[in-house]
Parts: sequence; C-alpha cells; structure tokens
Amino acid sequence: MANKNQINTKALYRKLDKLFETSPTLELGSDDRYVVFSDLHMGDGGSTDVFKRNADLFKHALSKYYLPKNHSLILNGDVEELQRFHIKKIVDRWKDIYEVFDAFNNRGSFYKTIGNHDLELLLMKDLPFAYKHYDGIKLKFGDHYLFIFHGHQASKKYQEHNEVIGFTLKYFANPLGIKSYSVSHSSRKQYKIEKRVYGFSAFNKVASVIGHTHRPLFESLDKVDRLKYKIEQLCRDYANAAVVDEEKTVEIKILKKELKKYYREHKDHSFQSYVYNTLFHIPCVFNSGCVVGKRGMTCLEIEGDKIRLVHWFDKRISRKYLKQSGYEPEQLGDSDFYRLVINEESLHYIFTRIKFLA
Ligand SMILES: [Mn+2]
Repeated sequence: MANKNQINTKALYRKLDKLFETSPTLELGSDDRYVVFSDLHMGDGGSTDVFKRNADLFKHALSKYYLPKNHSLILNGDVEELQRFHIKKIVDRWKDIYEVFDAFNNRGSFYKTIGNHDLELLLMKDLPFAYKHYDGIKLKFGDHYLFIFHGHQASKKYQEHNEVIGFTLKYFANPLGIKSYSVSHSSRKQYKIEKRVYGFSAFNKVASVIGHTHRPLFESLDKVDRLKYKIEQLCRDYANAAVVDEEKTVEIKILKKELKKYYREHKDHSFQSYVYNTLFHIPCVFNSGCVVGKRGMTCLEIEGDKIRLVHWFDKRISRKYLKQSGYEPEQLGDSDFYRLVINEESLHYIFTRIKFLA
C-alpha cells in the first residue's frame, strides 16, 4: 500500500529545483580559488569523536595551504555532529579549528552549508559563532552553474522526515525532538542518492557538488570506474607512443592491482557502476568525499577553469603512496602531511559535455 506521506520522485525533484532557485550565487572568476570539504562530524574529542583522527591533518591543510593560497573555504554540511554532541562541547574542544574558520570568515571567504547532522544550527538562538549558514550555494562559471549542497536533500527518507521536522520546529521549537537519522553507508543507499542527484543535474544541465555519502565522485564516477577509464586511457597512450613507455607499463600494473584489491575488499558489486542508463555518460556529479576517512581526507579544489579531486594524508600511509610511480604527492612544507591530486579536469570541457550530451 502506498504511504500517504511517501515522497515521490517528482516531488523530490521539485524540492531540489526550489533549493537551486533559492541558493545564493557566487561568480567564479578566472582568478578565484575554492576548496570544498564536507562531513567533518566534529565532536567532543572523546573516543566517539570521528573528527579527531584527521583533525591535525585538516588544520594543517587549511592553515598552511589553503589560507595562504587565498582559497575560499566551503564546508558542505555535517560540520558539527549535533546528533551526538552538544554544540558548546564541540566548539570548546576544537577552538583551534574554529580560529582557522574565523580567519577565512574575516576575509569574507567562508561558506557553510547545512547537512542532516547539523540541521539544528538553523534553530539555535545563541550560536557560539557568527557564521552564516546556507542550504545550498551556486558557483556561476560563465553561463553554467556548479550547484553545491550537502546531498541529504536527495534522500527520500530525509524528505519524509523533513515534513515532520518542519512542523516540530515551527510549533514546538524543540531541537531535541528531531528524529535523528544518518545515512547508511551501504552501496545501495549511496547509489540511490547519487543517482537522483545525477538525474536532477543532467536534466537541468548543472554540475552538482555534494557530500553526505562520504564517497568521493569525480565526473559522476566512483573509484572503480575512474580506475577502469584510466587504465584504458593508458593503454591507448601506450599504443600511440613511438617508443616503449616503461613508466606506463608500471602504471598500468599498479592500477590493475588497485582495481583487483578493491574488488576483493568490496563484496557487493551491483551498485558500483556509475555509467547510468543514459545515452552518454554525463560528468554532472561531484562528491568531495569526507574529512573523517581512515586513510586521510578528500576534497574538491576549484581554481578558475579547473576542478580537482584531492587526497590529503599523513606519513602513516605515505610510504606506500610514494612508492607508486603513478602518483606524485606533494609534501606540505616539512610536515608529515601530503597532498595528492587524484583527478583534474577543465570546467569548460565538463560543461561542454553537459551542454551537448545531457
Ligand atoms: Mn550527511
């Protein structure tokens, strides 16, 4: 039996339309630099605080790399873990992190969107910080838009709860009454959310930048598809080269090994392919990944015409990475932290494909 409260797909797309319309627009000039991080889930510093693991890495990347290089910082939702911790405890424990946020904010280059784990910020009267919160942000690149939002808005479960939450908030203003829910990190649920964002973005010819699922996506591709494409491209380059390219041989072997390892570690393969049932593959969904990863953190850098998926990690895993000739990580000063560009593409090229293929 159909549930009366059930949000149908059309209604969900209408909500995303509204979110797009009401999100403020920032012009992306050719000299502008942005970095997008999401899903920090900051807690109280205790044993259940998942932010703690990469807190140092995150602080260094912001204060020693992005701040001096004049990037604007976009925190794309689930910054504070308010479903488990009190805001005051979070702000107390991570004073030094908020000082870095303040440095961006004082420069007028700090943007914070709301996710499902920090939703309550919208109703709190005395916030311990003066940041503005957005539901979404549009970055305008020529005639095209990068649409930045956390991503829980594409979850039917959230939209169903949202009706109830909205009512509760309006009439009782009781944040504790919010039924907490978090996204299950099952492939199937992640896939459904990503697929809806893909459908919405392709239809509207925009490129969406989300977080929420904690899974990095670049040009609508996840790790498996990126590896496959890369291997195919390397084979093509190898065949076209005038002389035998030993470096490419090594690189192909490494990537093949990585792909096999991924398949060994992930048993459920049915939701791994991002080549959706569309005539062409449309590069319209990006996901910055998360700050709380076991092997470091990922983010998206937007610099003029370029967009990049970047992996930050510390020396605990750097030796393995440094050995792999296919990658060239950059050490941050003389610190233990490294920055590695996983993918880079031109926004002109991306929007050309979206324009003609979607
Ligand atoms: Mn989330």
